[in-house]
Amino acid sequence: SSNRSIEKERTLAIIKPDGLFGNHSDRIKQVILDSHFNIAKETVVQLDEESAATFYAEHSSKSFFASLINYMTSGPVLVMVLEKENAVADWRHLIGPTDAREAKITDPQSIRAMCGLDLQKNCVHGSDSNKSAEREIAFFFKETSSDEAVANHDEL
Ligand code: RTP
Ligand code: MG
Repeated sequence: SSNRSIEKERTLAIIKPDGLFGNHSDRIKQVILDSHFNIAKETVVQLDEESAATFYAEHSSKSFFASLINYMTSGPVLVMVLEKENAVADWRHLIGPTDAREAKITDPQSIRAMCGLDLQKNCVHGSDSNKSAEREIAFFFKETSSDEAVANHDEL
């Protein structure tokens, strides 16, 4: 049908190490599906320092960078490509503010309020723009029909 030609917007979501350790994945995925996202691709990877630093390169000059890399490499992460209309903004809205402690006060229904701990351990990532989404999706997934994760991460 003609609907097939309408490309849904895509964003990259990550359930961070504290999210996986805390067994929040199933609950988060339920929120994702209840919010009418399609999970187009999904992989579990263990980031190494180099790949985490590349992924968060925009923060390389920040005081929290080393700590962020340590956190993001502390265990496996679940990476998903989410699809729907307005996916980037809608996913950012659903996850809530960066600081999970703030989220618990200002946005208690948000994923970070439900599953996050603080400013760093905030459980989930969401692309901040269409341009970031494109880069981040290409970072984790080859553009092939087999949806293989790229070779610089260890797929689990
Ligand atoms: P994300 O990129 O992970 O979706 O988070 P975000 O856009 O809400 O926040 P961003 O500013 O991009 O920060 C990236 C991640 O770095 C950690 N962070 N630590 N001052 C701090 O200690 C600090 N600020 C940020 C968080 O894990 C944040 O999600
Ligand atoms: Mg960000």
